[in-house]
This record gives sequence, structure tokens and C-alpha cells, in this order.
Amino acid sequence: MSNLYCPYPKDFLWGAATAAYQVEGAAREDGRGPSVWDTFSHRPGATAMDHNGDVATDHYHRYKEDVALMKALGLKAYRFSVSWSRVLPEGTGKVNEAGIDFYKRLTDELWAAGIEPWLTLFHWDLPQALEDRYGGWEGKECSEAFGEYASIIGERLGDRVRGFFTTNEFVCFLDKGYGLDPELFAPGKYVSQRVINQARHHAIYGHGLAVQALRAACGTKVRIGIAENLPGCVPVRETTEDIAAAREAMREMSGMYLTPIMEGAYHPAYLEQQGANAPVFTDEEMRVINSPLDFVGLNLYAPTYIRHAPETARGWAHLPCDESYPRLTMPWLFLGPSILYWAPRLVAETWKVPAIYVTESGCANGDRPDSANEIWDTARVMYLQQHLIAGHRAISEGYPLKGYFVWSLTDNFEWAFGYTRRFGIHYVNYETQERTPKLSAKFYGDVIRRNAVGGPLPA
Ligand code: PNW
Repeated sequence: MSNLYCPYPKDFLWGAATAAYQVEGAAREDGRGPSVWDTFSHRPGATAMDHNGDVATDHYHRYKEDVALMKALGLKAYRFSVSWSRVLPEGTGKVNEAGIDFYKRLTDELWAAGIEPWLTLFHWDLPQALEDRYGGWEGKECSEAFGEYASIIGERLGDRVRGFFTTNEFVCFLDKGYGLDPELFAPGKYVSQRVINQARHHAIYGHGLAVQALRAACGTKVRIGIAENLPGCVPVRETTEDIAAAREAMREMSGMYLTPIMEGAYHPAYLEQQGANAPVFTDEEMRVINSPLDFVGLNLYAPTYIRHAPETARGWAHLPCDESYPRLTMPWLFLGPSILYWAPRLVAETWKVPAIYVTESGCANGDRPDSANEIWDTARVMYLQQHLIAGHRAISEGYPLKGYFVWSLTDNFEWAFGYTRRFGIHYVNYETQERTPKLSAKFYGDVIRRNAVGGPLPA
């Protein structure tokens, strides 16, 4: 499956990503407190086959083996998340030293393997104590707790981490968990639109407080940004009008998250649409939300097609993918590799961003080991290859795409889908916890070694 030869820049950061609740396991070990995902996944019927993250891929105990897999790939960076309730079992207050120690061991192991640690503060696993006390992000106290947590992580781990992501994908832990998709996402509750909007505000304010806390703790030694799944708007034709429409659609559809973070103001269309439900905020909070970032991280999976629509008031229209559109093994995972070109381009054109990282990119496949225990995940190889060709185009046209983190290093707990969906480039046998590189791991290792995608492989 070779293709156009696309060399990448010398210092391009090739990485892989995971998240604490999806891989760590050890849910009740060494003083870890429960998170909303522990509560949710133990609710009968909440997840596929009632799976939960109690053991997951046992990364907590097998991190050395996982770092060895990364080293074998030639990975330059590893994106992992810290379990907030492992470090602060009550969400605030007393630090659980055993929790901090785990992340010290992990980062030591990474540096010893020549791999840069990139740390996500929050990947959905809110301490249950904060959900109980404040209704989670419904309370502004949660934003402040997040700032304090960021400050603790900055002080304790800042000297061993290269980059920080504050939050991962607002829409999944807010909109979806608070009423849009509460069957699939923790905390799995229904609140009013007004409460969702205020919780969104508290979460981006928490992001801003975390940026300031990390900066205060670590100065300019670390790089600070976010991992956001903004709608990956793609112009349906490469015309001036459609490109402008896609740019504006991206900005408006991000009107409650990335737009205020980058601009210090909500998109006017958002405030107008929400009317009396719009969030209440102060100028000072908006300034905190707008704290400067070193980079923007984008989780890119599926395209959102946009066309110029002069007949509408906003001037653009979304073209949903229909039943016949090709997709991978998730209901929303439509295949559209050109997002790896358009998202970095539109973000760079819209906001002043020094650097962009693709913080997640990958797909679920029906992977099954053959009789020789090999996993020929051809769809994933095609997916990665086509996306990387599109990323190459973004770089060759001068957009500041600096790195790529494949989702995911290994198969893991895919939230409400439990272990029934596999996103890894390494296969995990959940009976034995044995890891096996899939064809895609070999493909990705070759990309990293050659620092290029496509073209014939050397003999
Ligand atoms: C991301 N959607 O979630 C998360 O950051 C990962 O933890 C997760 O395992 C991965 O993607 C695969 O699902 C998403 O509905 C959840 O478009 C939902 C959507 C996209 C990403």
C-alpha cells in the first residue's frame, strides 16, 4: 500500500497517545480515589458487556513493557493523562504521594528510552468527590480545583515533562455527559441547556486557570496547550467560497470552546442562539480563558463537510455524511483524510498559533489475530497513511504542524464501548494482557524511521 513519497521535517514529533482511565487499571490501588468514570462504568448496563476500567490494559503495572513497545517503534513522544483522583483522591486537598510516584516512574522510564513525556491533565475522569460536592463542572469551585490540581502537577512533575495539555475534548465530558449523550458518557446526567452552558464556561475558565498555574510553576521550560476535538471542517470543494465557509463554520461551531480560548470572547452567534440560557461571566474570567498558549492540539478523526451557502443567513451549510459514506468501526468515524490538511490550515489562518499538534488520530477496526498471531489491520494502515499524506501537504504549504500522536498505542477501554472496540496499533489480549504489534505498528515504525510516508519501502 505504498503511495506518493512525503518526507517530513527533521524535528517532526512522532508520538502515540493514551488516557489514564483507558489504560491504567489499578483502580483501587495505592490510594487512588474514584472518578466519575468508575461510577459510570459500574452502573449496570452503562457500558458494552458491563466492561469497566478496573484493570484495563494494566498499564499501571506494565508501563515498562509499554515503554519498550514505544522504544521499538522509535517514538519521539508519548502523550498520557494523569488520573486526577490518583493524585488527589478527594479532588482537592491532600496529595496522594503514591499517585505522584507512579508518574515519576513512568516519566523516568520514558526519558531513559529517549521519549519525551507529554502530559494531559484531564481526560474525562473527574474525581467523583468533585461531582458529589459541586455537581462537577456545574460549580465554579470545580474550575478552581482544576487550577490547584494543575499547580500541584506543575510543581511535582513539571521538570520531567516536555509539554502539557490542560483538557481533552470538552464536548465529550460536558455536552455529551451532561445531556446530549448521557447513555454513552460519564457522568451520564441530564441538566438544562442553561446549566450546560454555564458548565462549559467553568470548564474553559478552568483551562485558563490551569494554563496560568502551569506557567507559574514551570515558566517557559515546558510547552503548554490543549487537546481539543473541534469540528474538523472540510470545504466540500476547494474553492475560495467553500474554504471561507469552512473557516467560518469552524469558528462558529467552536463558539463556546476554542473560539473564546483563542479570542477571549464567545462567538456572537453562540451567545445569540443561547439567548437567556447564555453563560454568565466576567471580563476577568474571559481574560483568564484567553491565556496565551504555546500550541494548539487537535484530535482529528472524521470530517465535517461544509459548503458555501449564500441562501442562508450564516452563509455556510453542513453536509452530513449519509448511510452510504465509508466509515470505520464507530458510528461517527467517517473516513476523510483531508482533515489532516484542512484543520491545521483553517486553525492557523483563523488564529495566531505558534504550533499545532495532532493530538489524536486513528481508528477502530475489527482486528483479529490470525493463526500465526499476526494482526493484518489493513484498514488502519490505509487510514494512517492517507492522513499522513494530507498532513504532509499542510506542512509543505507552510502551516505549523509540528507533531502527530496516533490514537492509540495499544487497544484499551473504549469508554461506553468497553473492550469491544480496538483503536490500538498494538493488539491487547485481555485474557493474558499480552501485547502484539499489528501491521499498523510496523507501518508506523517505518514512517518514523524513514521520517516519511509513502514511496517504496527500502528493500
Ligand atoms: C476521543 N465523536 O473520543 C477520545 O479522546 C479518546 O479517549 C477515545 O478513545 C478516542 O477519541 C476514540 O473514541 C471521541 O463522537 C469520542 O466524534 C467521540 C467522538 C470523537 C472522539
